Amino acid sequence: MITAETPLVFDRKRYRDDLLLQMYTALSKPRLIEEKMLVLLRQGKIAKWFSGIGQEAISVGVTMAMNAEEYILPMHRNLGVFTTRNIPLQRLFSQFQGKIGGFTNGRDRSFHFGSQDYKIIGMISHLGPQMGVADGIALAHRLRREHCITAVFTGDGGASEGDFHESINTAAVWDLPVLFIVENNGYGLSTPSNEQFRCASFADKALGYGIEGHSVDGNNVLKVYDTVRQLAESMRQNPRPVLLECVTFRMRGHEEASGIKYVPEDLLAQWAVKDPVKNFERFLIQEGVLTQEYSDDAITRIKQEIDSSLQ
Ligand SMILES: Cc1ncc(C[n+]2csc(CCOP(=O)(O)OP(=O)(O)O)c2C)c(N)n1
Repeated sequence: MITAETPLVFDRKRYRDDLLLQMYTALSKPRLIEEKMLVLLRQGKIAKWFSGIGQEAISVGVTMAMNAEEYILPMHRNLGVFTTRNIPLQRLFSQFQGKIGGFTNGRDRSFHFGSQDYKIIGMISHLGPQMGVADGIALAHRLRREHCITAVFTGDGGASEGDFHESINTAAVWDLPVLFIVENNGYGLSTPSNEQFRCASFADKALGYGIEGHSVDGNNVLKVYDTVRQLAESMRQNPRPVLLECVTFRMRGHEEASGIKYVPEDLLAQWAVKDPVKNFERFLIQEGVLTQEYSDDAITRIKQEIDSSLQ
């Protein structure tokens, strides 16, 4: 079982330096956008924010491991899916500010939006139902004999909804190539995991559906990337659903207005040590892949892109 105490161990395998550097930039981008959004929220320039700080390695690792033509169905903490699919920040920020240039013409100001151009299906607010949509996409691919997988995200809370059972069971009996990703971040709003489910790991639930299940450290971008890459290759050839639990922690409130007072401080402190961005950066420096100069330059460029896009 993966916990806050499980050390983050990075294994670069045979991945090239340029891929690792690309991963570093992709991982830093959502973090820097989030930090900016928290400032904009205080300034009243955006109205609400669902933070995925501390969970970026999952969105980034999954999206980098998939092909650009494959569909992803993200949730409210998957900013990294949008940034890694290279959606122009100007459009993204227009969406967050409820402007006409966003994806919903001002009808929404958070994450309930998608884009066919980027093969991202917008989150369904009641959470569970989007897993069934992923089944539908995967079925279409199968009927057209296309070798594509579909990745759908849910949280540990969303996984308590009936749709979780229905969609995984259907995918199992119809051999639908859906990667069901459960981001287990310890809380569903204020409900802790021990009041949400009894299994040690979501991978155990796969057994009940007769499908393959895995559990990885969701703060380890390399592990997420490597696991999804291998699974995706195999699922494209041999269509079937797979359940992947990514263990992580929600470092901020459910959304910024509700706060995080109900989360024990020592738990937050433990998980802060496992920060996915800082630890990956440290690893790359130790490996001699990343230099301070490269990092400074990359961060400056992202910040400039954020500022100019906001303007
Ligand atoms: C049916 C329904 N109930 C409640 C909500 C409000 N809501 C949105 S996300 C969420 C928490 C979901 O928890 P989890 O799936 O663990 O994801 P997390 O927020 O922890 O990332 C809640 C209660 C909703 N959108 N739909």
